[in-house]
Amino acid sequence: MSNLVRITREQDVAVLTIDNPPVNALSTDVRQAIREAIEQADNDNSAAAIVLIGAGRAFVAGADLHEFQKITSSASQRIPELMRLVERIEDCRKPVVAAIHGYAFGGGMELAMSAHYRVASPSAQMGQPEVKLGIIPGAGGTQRLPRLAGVAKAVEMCSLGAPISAAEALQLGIVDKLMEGDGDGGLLAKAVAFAREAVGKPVRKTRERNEKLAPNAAVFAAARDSIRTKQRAPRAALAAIDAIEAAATLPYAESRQVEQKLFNECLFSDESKALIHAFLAERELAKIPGIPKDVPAIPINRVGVVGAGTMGAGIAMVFANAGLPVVIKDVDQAALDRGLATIQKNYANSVKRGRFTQQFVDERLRLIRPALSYDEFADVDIVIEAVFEGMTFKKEVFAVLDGVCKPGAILATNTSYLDIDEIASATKRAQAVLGTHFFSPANVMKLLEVVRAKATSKEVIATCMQLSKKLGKVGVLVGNCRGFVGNRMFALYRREAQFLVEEGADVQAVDKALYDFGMALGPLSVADLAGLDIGWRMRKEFRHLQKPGVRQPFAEDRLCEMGRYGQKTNAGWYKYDENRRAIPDPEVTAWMRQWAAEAGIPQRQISAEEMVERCIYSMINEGARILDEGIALRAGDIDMIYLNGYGFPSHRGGPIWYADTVGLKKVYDRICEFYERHGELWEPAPLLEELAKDGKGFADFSCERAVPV
Ligand code: 3H9
Repeated sequence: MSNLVRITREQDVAVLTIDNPPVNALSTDVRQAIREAIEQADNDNSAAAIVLIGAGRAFVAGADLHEFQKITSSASQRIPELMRLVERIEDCRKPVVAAIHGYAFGGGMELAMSAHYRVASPSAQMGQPEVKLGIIPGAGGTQRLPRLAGVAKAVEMCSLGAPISAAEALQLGIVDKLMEGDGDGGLLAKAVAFAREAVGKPVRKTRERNEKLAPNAAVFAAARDSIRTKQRAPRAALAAIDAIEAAATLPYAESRQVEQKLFNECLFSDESKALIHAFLAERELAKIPGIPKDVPAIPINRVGVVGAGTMGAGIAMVFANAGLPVVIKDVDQAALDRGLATIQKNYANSVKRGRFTQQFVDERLRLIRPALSYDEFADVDIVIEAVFEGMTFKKEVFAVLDGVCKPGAILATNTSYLDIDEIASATKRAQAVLGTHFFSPANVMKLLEVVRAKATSKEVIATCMQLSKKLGKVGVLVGNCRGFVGNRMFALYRREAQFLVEEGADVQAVDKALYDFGMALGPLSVADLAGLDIGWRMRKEFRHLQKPGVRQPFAEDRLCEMGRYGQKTNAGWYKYDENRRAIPDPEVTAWMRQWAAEAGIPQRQISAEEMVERCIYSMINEGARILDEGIALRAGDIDMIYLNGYGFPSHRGGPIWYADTVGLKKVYDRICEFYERHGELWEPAPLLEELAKDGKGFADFSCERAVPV
């Protein structure tokens, strides 16, 4: 018998403990071990009942996603068979009780639903989150959940993927009883007693319980309509609804086949591969070569924020939301008042939308203390500087911070493109200086680029990576270069969008092409939202670095010269009405044609396909350089930045994953064509060229090759 499932005895009750750390994922070996243990316990006449429980912090978090990833990227395509296992459990002649603590997700939920009874600790969570991975439950989840919770609830849970609490599961009839304690700490003994009480009663197979199964055409139709309008890649959600409809309308023997077929189709879809990649890539972020998990983190109990502008205010909220006291400083009372008003307005909106309670907000507001003097930073453990972008000013701020902050305090800058080494040179503690690049609005966006400079210590990096998790952010460690990873690639994406317009494309057509590709917003709408003046100011600052003779976009600079900064001035690429709704502006089209004629740029029809290729491939090419330079540690890290900070469609896995999906050879060939047509801005990145010529993908790029900066 394998160690993955232990069989022990509590007198007449056999206890099967699944023990596959960290979350008891159902790998092939675990499934095999459960199967053997169930056979043994069911055939053991001295055992009157069986309790199924998880070791460690969870019951079972689902099928093993590493295994799914291997299956879908290999030729064998052997899909794990979990359906027969759950049916075997259900067919046990003696009562089987699933004792749930932590999580019962996906295959874990399906396993639990195949038991004859379920008991759970009050803190347990349950759900069928498969849809978030582009798949549907594949081991009877769409068949058993409607039988336990009713069709409407099953449709909601399987098509949206949100978990439910143990209390809700009890109320829905999924769980039979709540019991204090988790794992071995109390739940087991109570579950054993519960199992003993069930001995002698007829076993109730979930798949035979039809009382809640009434088909409801209106529920299915409404759910499909809602999914189609809300989801950009609705395949899995619609498949989950189809499978539940099959459960409600066909005999079990047939409807289980429907689920299997739909599950297989979804598992091998590009969407699912991309979403599973995204899930696993996010978990890789914490693994940093050279910085083992046991590097001690610096305790962070007090925080300082310099600058009460939009970013500073948002950052202060992020820390307060995590329960950390924050001192926020600005130069004068008026600036501080404006910052605090922003914070109050944001919190009021969150209460209105039901995201926070008024009590939560009041508590958070009490954690934010305004200050006019740097002296207030004397005892903080970390300071985030969020002042106006300008090297001279930032260096002045850091020199002052270095003087007032206690030894060991971390000094972080929220700059989005300035050189962190140079900022650190203004202090005598370069080892404690790094970038923490939040994205706007900071209290909403998940991404945090943690930028390591040359001297940043391992402890400081480890601290900020751990802190990002505490703040509810996806922290990605990147190297120091202009724009770091996200903005460095995005600058090219936006550059190409401008070039396209300058070559004759319509503003709306460019936005539509990228929106249809899946981006949350088209590139020109994004520019209007962020403010065209930001890029304009940056281009002016770095103009001296531009190579003479190399084409530069001019359209946005001209719009800025006319005072059109985007939404903030009610005009940019579009005009905006009082509700900030974008209205196409024929004047912009006319100016573009005039400016292009003056610049001698030939006008032509440009297909949506080319628009997408130009914008996305320019980022991919730069991503290859970033990887080669070690600015990002892994291809997946770049994807994480794009999925969490730039509205890149998750069902495409991020720009680097997408490149592999298209095929690097194809991407490379197209980039070579653009190089020939548009010149040196399109010079293929050496890493891209090398991988494409070797018939490889970015997935073959090993992070050992990357030199951490
Ligand atoms: C499914 O079940 C399909 C079925 O219908 C069956 C069909 C046949 N596999 O997130 P964390 C690892 S699909 C493998 O940082 P947290 C994770 O990689 C699946 N590994 O912790 C990490 O490892 P490491 C449906 C998994 O406390 C460690 O656990 N299930 C899996 O923030 C800790 O993870 C889901 O979609 C897995 N399934 O959150 C649930 N899950 O330390 C997916 C986790 O080496 N999981 N790991 O980096 C989750 O939502 C969260 O991980 C969970 C814990 C809430 C469980």
